[in-house]
Amino acid sequence: MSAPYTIIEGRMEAANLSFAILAARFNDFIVDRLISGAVDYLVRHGADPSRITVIRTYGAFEMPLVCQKLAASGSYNAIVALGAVIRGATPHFDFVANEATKGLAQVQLATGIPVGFGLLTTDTLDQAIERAGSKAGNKGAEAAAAALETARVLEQLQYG
Ligand code: INI
Repeated sequence: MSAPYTIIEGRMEAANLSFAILAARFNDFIVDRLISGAVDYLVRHGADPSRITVIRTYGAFEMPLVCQKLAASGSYNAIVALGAVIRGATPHFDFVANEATKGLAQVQLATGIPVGFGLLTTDTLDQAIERAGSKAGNKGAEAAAAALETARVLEQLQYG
C-alpha cells in the first residue's frame, strides 16, 4: 500500500556536487580528525575529491565571515563548517562559541547555501576527542551528511 502523503527527502548521493569544508586551525589536532571524517563521508557517498575544497581559518570566530564569502561565491552546493571550541577558565569560550554559531546559521539563511554545523563546543578536551572519531562518532562526518542531505532537499524545492 502506498503512503497517503507526499514525502520530500534528500538522496544521500554526493556525485556532481561541489563542497567547501571550512575548518578552523585552533585545536587542529581535533579539527583535522573532523576534516578526515567529513571528506571520508562525502567521498564514500560519491563526491569527486577534486570538487572538495578545504579552507582554513585561524579560529572559530573567523568562520562566519569566510563562510559568507564562500556561500556568496556560487562555487559550492554546500559548506561543512568544522571547529572545536573547548571551555577554558574564562568566559571567552561562550563569546567565541555563540558568535560562531549565530554567524554560521545566519549565513545559510541569508544565502540559501546549506551549512553543515560541525563546530564542537565542549567542556573538556576528552569530550572533543570523543566526538572527533572515537566513542561518540565523528561530528565532521555528521555535519557532512547534514549538508549533503540539505543540498539535495533544496534541489527538490525549486518552486515556480
Ligand atoms: N577558537 C577556536 O576555534 N576554539 C577555541 O577553543 C578557542 N578558544 O578557546 O579560545 C578559539 N579562540 C580563538 C578565536 O576563535 C579567534 O580566532 C581569536 O579570538 C582571534 O580573533
